[in-house]
Amino acid sequence: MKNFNFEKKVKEQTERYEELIARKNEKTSFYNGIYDRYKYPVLTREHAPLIWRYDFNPQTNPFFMERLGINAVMNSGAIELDGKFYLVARVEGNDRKSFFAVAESTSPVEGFRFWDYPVVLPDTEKEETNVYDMRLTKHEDGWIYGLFCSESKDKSNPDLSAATAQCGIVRTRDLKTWERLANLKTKSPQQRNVVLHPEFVNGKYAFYTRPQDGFISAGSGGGICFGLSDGIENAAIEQEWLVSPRRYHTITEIKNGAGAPPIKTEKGWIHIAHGVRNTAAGLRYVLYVFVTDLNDPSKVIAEPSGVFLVPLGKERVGDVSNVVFTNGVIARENGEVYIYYASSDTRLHVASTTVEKLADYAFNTPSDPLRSPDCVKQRCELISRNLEYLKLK
Ligand code: M1P
Repeated sequence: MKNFNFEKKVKEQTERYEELIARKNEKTSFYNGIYDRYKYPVLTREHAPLIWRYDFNPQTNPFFMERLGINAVMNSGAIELDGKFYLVARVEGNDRKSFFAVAESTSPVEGFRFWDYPVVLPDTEKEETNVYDMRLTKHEDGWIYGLFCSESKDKSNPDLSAATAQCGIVRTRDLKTWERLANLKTKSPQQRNVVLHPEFVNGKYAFYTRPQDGFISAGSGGGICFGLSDGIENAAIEQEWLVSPRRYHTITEIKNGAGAPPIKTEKGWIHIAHGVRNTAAGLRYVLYVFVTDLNDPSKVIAEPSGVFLVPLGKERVGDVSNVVFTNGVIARENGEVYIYYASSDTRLHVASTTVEKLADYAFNTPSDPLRSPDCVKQRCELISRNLEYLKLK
């Protein structure tokens, strides 16, 4: 070990880490009038603390080697508490298992630092192999709920890759102590991307679900659904109603899924969801928006056409390329909105907008006419109106 200076390497890596956490973020030149994008991701695998990855003892780790590496930090739940911003990130170890960890900042767009320890969930589901994609809901009952995918091996299927996805439920008051409740029961064999609505509906707990026949394939699952449960401690949904359907030759043809809990506005609940289509290069995940009725959150009242946010540039490449996915949004009392989205199952970004802009986008963007001739007609109408307006100016 003649040429290896352990102390120097530790210092170097520690300084690099601190520089990363302190790095200022900035808006890019990207423009669509709807939201701003930022130069740097807010969380990456490099944000995982060094004490999670390295053994700092030169006796047991003479080359200061990573002992438990982190592969990716991505799909994160988000919440603002007492003026601070918290992300409950999906962290994936080099061993492919995901876990949750809380990162905190005083800014919504930079400076996120993980707490020393990851979230230790009560280990109540003995068959559970993997957990991911927590949606955080500040519910009117006073608890903060975390709904996530609980994945187990499907032992009834001899295929080694066969797995089952269910909706796990935890609750907390401080993001430190977590109480595990029973997994959500529905009629569907599998569930992923389940979101708890922040308010009671008809005195019941309300959920956005995504029934699916297989672990990957939605199969007969028609899209994002809505269901009610009498209680939360042994939550069970008897009936699911279709809210945002999959549609032929649209961005939701293969599947879709709810994102963060919806944002309450004067005119309705704004949802930022993901839609999936197939391509010759594999599945493409994009974000889209729809609005549900204030009093009946199972009823869609607006749905702008097509994509809201797509992977761009470096975002297009990663462990699962051509993917953007969101399960965390912070809508502040002052009207600012921060959308945390992961790119290609690898790192987490933020986009910022306001409730006012989102509502304008949601209600004033035409909906998808579903056929090319009608899309051309829709575009020609916009062009004619513009030419007329610009002539008059
Ligand atoms: O790999 C893309 C995403 O795939 C799944 O989403 P869905 O259930 O809609 O296919 C999830 O595993 C998600 O974590 C992942 O980002």
